[in-house]
Amino acid sequence: MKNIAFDRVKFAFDIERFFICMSQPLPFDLTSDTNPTNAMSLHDFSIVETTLREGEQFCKARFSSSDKVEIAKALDSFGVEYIELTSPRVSIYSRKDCHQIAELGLKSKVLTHIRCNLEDAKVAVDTGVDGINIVIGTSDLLRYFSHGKSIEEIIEIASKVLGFIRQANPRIELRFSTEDSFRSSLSDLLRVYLEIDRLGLVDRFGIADTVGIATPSQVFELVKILRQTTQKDIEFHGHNDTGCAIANSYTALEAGATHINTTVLGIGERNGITPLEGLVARLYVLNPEAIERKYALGSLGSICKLVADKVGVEIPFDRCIVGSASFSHKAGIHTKAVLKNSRTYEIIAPEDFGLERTMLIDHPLTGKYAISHRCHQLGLNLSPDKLVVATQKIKDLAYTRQISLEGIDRILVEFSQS
Ligand code: HCA
Ligand code: CU
Repeated sequence: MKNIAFDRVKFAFDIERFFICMSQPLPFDLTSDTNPTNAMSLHDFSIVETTLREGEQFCKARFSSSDKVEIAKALDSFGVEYIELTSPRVSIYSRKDCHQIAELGLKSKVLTHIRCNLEDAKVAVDTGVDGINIVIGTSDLLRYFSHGKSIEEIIEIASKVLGFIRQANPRIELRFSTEDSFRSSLSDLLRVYLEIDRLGLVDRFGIADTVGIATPSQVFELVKILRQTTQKDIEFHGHNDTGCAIANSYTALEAGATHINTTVLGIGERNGITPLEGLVARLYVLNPEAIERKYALGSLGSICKLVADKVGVEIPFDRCIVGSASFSHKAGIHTKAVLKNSRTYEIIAPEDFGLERTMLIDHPLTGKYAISHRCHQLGLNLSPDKLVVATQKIKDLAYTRQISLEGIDRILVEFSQS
């Protein structure tokens, strides 16, 4: 089993050998170290939101039809470009859901996701969706233990399935993806992508880090190769088993990917994929205005709450933007600076997401600036000396026991009256 792209020399050798075998000139210069970054990708990308497909594979998820409609509408108003739905081949219910959501007239394009076989394709083209995402495993493990097909057979069946769909609906958007791309051999992958590309049937290729094994540099390398090999759009789907999903999605864009898969709160198989809120955070810091123009940022929190409620989990405290701790400032050194200029310790402005920052003062790390700020909020005027003493009293108390904000307020009122 080969793992792609780690040894750069071997990687270069593999790919050169691959193109020689295919009797094709290399479409790019292997010796050049120029950054292929498609700067456009970081501004002009699309989110393929798959809470209603990958997210349905989360251990705690069980969405009713009305849940799905509610989530689809929320994602549509947020502004995601695509909404991916569970295969209509899974059950009569998922089939009905595809029809129903495709008919809602959403601004987001509606996709369904199928295995690479004619039976799935026949049902999918009938659902009225705008596009079909097709996937087939290319790693040795998945070829032996999942569908049992050789690379030749994969190319053959993919050609049939894609040809069938294209003929049935020439305008449908078609994406072809290799499952477990990062445990597939590079030459197998390129062979599959190139052969499919030649057919001229797909709009987009997908790369899937199905088991969350890839590192950002591996993702960069593979996307870069595909970017230089094909003119087609490139979609990246990254699992989060080792916590690299957001970084991997970001580097995919840096390397020229055009579409990124997300789910709300990252829900999916095992511990899920790139979270919507995490990708938004990552891209917002590059260019807040561009992201604000693209998405209704004020509803990100409510979408996360909606999905968390539907699957019966709390929003984890450390989630980018929407976690309860995301905008809380505690140590005196932080609160002092944030009160003067929030940008000192915040790269994301909570108000852009309809959220508020919190200045925590009920703890022994607090400082007189934060306490003075609380006095202002309460309309109290403490002299500088009193402020120092009051702050010390609060620190001492908080060190020995849990104190409440109300308790602190009482102390401050007492000091102001003494
Ligand atoms: C899965 C399939 C998939 C598909 C991704 C894609 C993956 O294993 O459930 O279509 O690009 O992670 O490979 O979600
Ligand atoms: Cu997946």
